[in-house]
Amino acid sequence: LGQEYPLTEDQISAYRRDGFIALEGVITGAELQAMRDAVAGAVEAEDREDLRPMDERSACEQLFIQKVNLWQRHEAVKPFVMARRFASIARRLAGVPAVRLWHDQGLFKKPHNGRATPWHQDVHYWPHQQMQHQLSMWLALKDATVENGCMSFVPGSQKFPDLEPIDLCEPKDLYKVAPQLKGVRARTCELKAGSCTFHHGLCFHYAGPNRSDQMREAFVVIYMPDGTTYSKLSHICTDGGGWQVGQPLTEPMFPLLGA
Ligand SMILES: O=C(O)CCC(=O)C(=O)O
Repeated sequence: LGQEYPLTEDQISAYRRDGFIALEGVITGAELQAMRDAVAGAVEAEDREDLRPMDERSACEQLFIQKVNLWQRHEAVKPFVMARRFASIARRLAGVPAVRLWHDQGLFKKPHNGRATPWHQDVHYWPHQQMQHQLSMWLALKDATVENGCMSFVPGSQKFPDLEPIDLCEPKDLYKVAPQLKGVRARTCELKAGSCTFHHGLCFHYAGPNRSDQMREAFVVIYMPDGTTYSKLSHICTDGGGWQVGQPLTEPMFPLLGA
């Protein structure tokens, strides 16, 4: 995980043009197995403690099992979140001098969960004063397919920063929010386990329902440029932390990732 993943100039340009890119085999073999076991073990252990049946969970909680900042509670997950290899991809794609961890999340969609994750842009949910260079790695711990709910993206949609935010719990029609995207064909990214997509925080994305018999297992690590400052929006990762508006988000919650 200390080794760099090679990125070509073409891949970097494609990311900057489209707002997303799929990368094959960013983690493989025994490392992939260890990462999958660490994350799945952590997500399943935390989910077991939640005894509420599906219909007593909120609309958002019914989309997927979402476990945020596993690195803080599970030593076995931490090396994968801190990994230089992943952070270095994020830094080079974003084209910034240094990146920090914003947060990680296990996003597991249960078998036969008929709910799609609605089209949305991420940065509107985050208490950041800057929104131009955040990006997420969405890594398939098991193969991600159309059948089990892989991701799709609208190329070029990261160029629209001023659209109305879409609440995941109360989805809106993408084309009502962003009529300028009508006619732009979305791209669906099936991924082999150990492959990932990186998407810009403003790139519209969606994930389908899980119609398979197996859990859809994805792990997301979200990066922000060093120097990103707090905007006062309420968010689980900053609430109660005593952050002041304009203050840079830094250690210990948002470590600089040597990359
Ligand atoms: O995995 C999903 O269902 C949605 C993921 C997503 O929206 C994200 O990683 O930003």
